[in-house]
Amino acid sequence: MTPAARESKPVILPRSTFILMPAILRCGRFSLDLSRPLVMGVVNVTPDSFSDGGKFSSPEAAVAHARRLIEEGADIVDLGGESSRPGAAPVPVEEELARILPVVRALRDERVPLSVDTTKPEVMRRALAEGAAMVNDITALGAPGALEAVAGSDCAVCLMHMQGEPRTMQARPVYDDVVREVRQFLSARVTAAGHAGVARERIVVDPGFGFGKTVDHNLELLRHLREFAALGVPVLAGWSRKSSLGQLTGRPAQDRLAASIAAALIAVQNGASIVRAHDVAATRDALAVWQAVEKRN
Ligand code: 9MG
Repeated sequence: MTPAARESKPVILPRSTFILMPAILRCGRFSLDLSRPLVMGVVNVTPDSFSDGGKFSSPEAAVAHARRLIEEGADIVDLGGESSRPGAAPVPVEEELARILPVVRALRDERVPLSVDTTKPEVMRRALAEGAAMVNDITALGAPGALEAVAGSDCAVCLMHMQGEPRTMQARPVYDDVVREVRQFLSARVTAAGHAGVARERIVVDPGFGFGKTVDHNLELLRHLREFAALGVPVLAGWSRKSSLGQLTGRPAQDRLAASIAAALIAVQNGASIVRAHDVAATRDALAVWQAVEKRN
């Protein structure tokens, strides 16, 4: 069998399959215990995000919102200074730094790690120097210099798949086999990160729901999420308030809580270790019920 044919064979894993995966995620000064699913709370320090319409674009509002999410039980807080919604325009590096750094400085001594959602090596370096503990990159550290920006630190990294770029990604996403192609991409990025010196215990992968994917692509990835866990690093899933949920329910972004929770639970059931969520308290409650059932199994 050729290597290509071997790679394209479906990986079928029963729920009980033992996957050799780190039980902790090293994340700066934190070691996150992955024996229960974690919630990454979203804080958009942007004037134009799809999900909260720029409510937290001032540093003060962003800090207050992050503290509220920590009170609600967020295990990680993800700070974004550049919107990645479909059609979003790029933000210059100085503008992104001006949005993010005051918030990182204000929150760096909180009891949970700060993640910075950025694609820019300069923002990664500056945020890590100010106390961020994780880099969440929707381009999987694909920018020149991004791997080097994180390699010398002890931060965690989230490597996400996206087809295209935010400005155009939803125009016409096409795959022959979405699960195989996304898995191959993430596998290659895990290898590249390893070669750059990022230890496996620092790496998370994410199929990038909604990033250059139709509803059907997103559902197919969700059904097969366990195959991503087979890469041997934790999987992060972000469905919260996304437009696929709007297409499935007919509801606007602010009314997608029930759909977001349903998707988060399915993701965890299918092997996700971390879910990215706007509604942290409700997501934690749903996961507490899931976990209570799991423990008795
Ligand atoms: C920044 N951002 C928006 N959606 C996301 C998702 O699904 N995953 C990750 N890692 N980041 C996201």
